[in-house]
Amino acid sequence: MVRTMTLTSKRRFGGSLLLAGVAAVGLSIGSAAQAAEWKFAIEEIDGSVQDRYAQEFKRLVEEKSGGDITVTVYPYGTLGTSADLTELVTQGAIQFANSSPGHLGTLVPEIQVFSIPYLLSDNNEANKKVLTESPVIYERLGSEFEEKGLKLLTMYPEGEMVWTTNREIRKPEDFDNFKMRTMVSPMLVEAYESFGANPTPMPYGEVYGGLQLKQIDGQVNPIFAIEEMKFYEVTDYMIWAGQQQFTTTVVTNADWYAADLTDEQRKIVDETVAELADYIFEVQDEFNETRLEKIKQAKPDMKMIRLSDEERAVFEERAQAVRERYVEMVGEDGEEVLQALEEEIKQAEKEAM
Ligand code: 6CS
Repeated sequence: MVRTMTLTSKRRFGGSLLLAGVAAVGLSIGSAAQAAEWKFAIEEIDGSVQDRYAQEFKRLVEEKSGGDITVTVYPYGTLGTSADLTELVTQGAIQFANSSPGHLGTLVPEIQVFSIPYLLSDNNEANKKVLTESPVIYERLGSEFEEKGLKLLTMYPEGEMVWTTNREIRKPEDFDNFKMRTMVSPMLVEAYESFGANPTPMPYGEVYGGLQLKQIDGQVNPIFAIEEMKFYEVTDYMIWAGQQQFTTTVVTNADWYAADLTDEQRKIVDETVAELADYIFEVQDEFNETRLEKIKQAKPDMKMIRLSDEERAVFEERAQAVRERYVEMVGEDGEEVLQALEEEIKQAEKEAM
């Protein structure tokens, strides 16, 4: 039997009071419990990678619960910015949200390790393995999430982040006086400062207008997002610098997950999350490939540049300073997280070869 989410978690009642209450309302609890309704807010629009994940999550949860649970997916723009969505989860107003590290840095500083350029592998299979199984993520970083009232359910990659710009960028000097839009985590500001740009954090929904009005000169995102958000319409270059894989987390409210869910509901959530790891990896791969073709067709004169190994090495060298800033910001703990994660990535690369 499933149960609806309520603010009356078991811990907020004394045992005898709870028993008396249950006895008083009798069977009505049982029947109300049939209709659990969960809300899942995503940071992207309909048809995006996060949307495909949330829609499949909905399908599986509804199927596994025999219709006892319904899941409503809220696309970007319906409930607020990424930071707003995370806050709604901590308040228990919604049950699930995507909270990408690029937006989560102020709340959970340690997760900004994923905003350090050139940290994750060029081999996305290795990244997938780390993001799905890493003890550093699910134990160490997971406990940082718990402290903020969040349960980190999963992480997944959404594709290599590509610069779309109004000028050719091949070396740090090309970033002189260049306003690069970043997500809002402080480490991303550090990263683009180290590359020689003027980082300009802003919410996702303002990027198209910012490019159009020339408040910013470029932005960085995976290809599927560049296509669906139409960023290519208001920029001239797409530049692959190999500097970052977009990663996201799916979070739920920690108290709700631990205390309000029945064992059966928790099992449904855990099983669904485990089943979706392969699925979403394939979706993002396919989306990034097919949407690049769409961009080429829609704008044949979009200039596409892949930095050479030598050009890329210059940015990679600059990124060393970002690692140091991460440790300064997060402290000793940060150094351990960074080292342990690098170890895991190396190991996963060996296994993925
Ligand atoms: O750039 C951003 O802000 C956003 N990019 C993607 C691909 N997903 C969500 C995020 O908020």
